[in-house]
Amino acid sequence: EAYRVAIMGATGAVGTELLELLEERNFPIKDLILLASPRSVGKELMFKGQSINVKAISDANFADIDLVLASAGGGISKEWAPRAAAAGAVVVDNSSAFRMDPSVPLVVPEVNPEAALSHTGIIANPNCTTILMSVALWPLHQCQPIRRIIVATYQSASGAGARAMEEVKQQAQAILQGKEPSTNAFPYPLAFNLFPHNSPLNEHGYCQEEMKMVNETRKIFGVSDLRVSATCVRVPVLRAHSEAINLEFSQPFEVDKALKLLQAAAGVKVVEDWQANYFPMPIEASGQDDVLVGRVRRDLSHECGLELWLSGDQIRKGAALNAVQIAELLISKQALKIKA
Ligand code: 2RA
Repeated sequence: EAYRVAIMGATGAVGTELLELLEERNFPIKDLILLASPRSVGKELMFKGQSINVKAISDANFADIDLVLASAGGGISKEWAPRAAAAGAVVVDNSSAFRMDPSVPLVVPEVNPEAALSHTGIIANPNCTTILMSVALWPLHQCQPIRRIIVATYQSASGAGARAMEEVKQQAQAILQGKEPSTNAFPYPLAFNLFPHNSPLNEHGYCQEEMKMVNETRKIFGVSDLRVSATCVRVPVLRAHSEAINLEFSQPFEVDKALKLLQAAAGVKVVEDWQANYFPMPIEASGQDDVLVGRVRRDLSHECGLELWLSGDQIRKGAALNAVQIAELLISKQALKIKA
């Protein structure tokens, strides 16, 4: 059983990671189609030692494609995901275009794998910050329902794309040379600086990125009134997000119990050495599949509170790996058909 797979947005940071993961995980592929914007057409990318030409999305024949992994932005997904699905392909979409559509499953395989099986052609990949938090919190929530989540994020430049990762490096060099740092991918200098996530603000003063964590977590956990408040911050880190999370339960949650659950949880690696003051760091989370979790401790301000810290690769588990795992899940459940 091998599939005809298309990557939409093949030359971006997430597209590049998708290509690597499909090879690394030996995903069953009989034909790989690489699709991108007109400016990337003609580029050649390597897959399993073969060079593959990047084509324009408009040139794709989705009737001959079984699976589309889309990471080319919301506008492209809005236009092409429904057309690909109508042609019979299954689309795993990394953009935010369909995440809150009630007919589209929003899936983290470690949390709500069953949701993927009710797809009608499109499955949405959650926002990176939501994926990383959901993987860490789900085992605790299953043990005792979380009453409230307060989260502060420390988000890497990669969330704004490959160009943003380059820009923060150039800004650092410029500053060290006493020059003015350029600001194109971000409105402000990120090197030696940080700023609240610059996505549009709503009438309550929360930005889109923060509301994604609220609304997507509710949908994935299946708790429509889950109390979540987020503060999302962009920090001068390359490709891994970190999150400081405060949890409130109805009853006290013992730290030892939480640690045991986290150590047994899929997609989680507990990293904490209190003697050495050593805990999850973005430079160590980068390139790893697992979400690193540590500094699990009682909340001294609330008898039913728990605090924890995590770092996770934004491009990998935060986007590309989660999408590939959804596709692998569909195959394992015989829910990804090969067209005749
Ligand atoms: C960000 N999560 O980090 C958003 C989009 N990838 O900006």
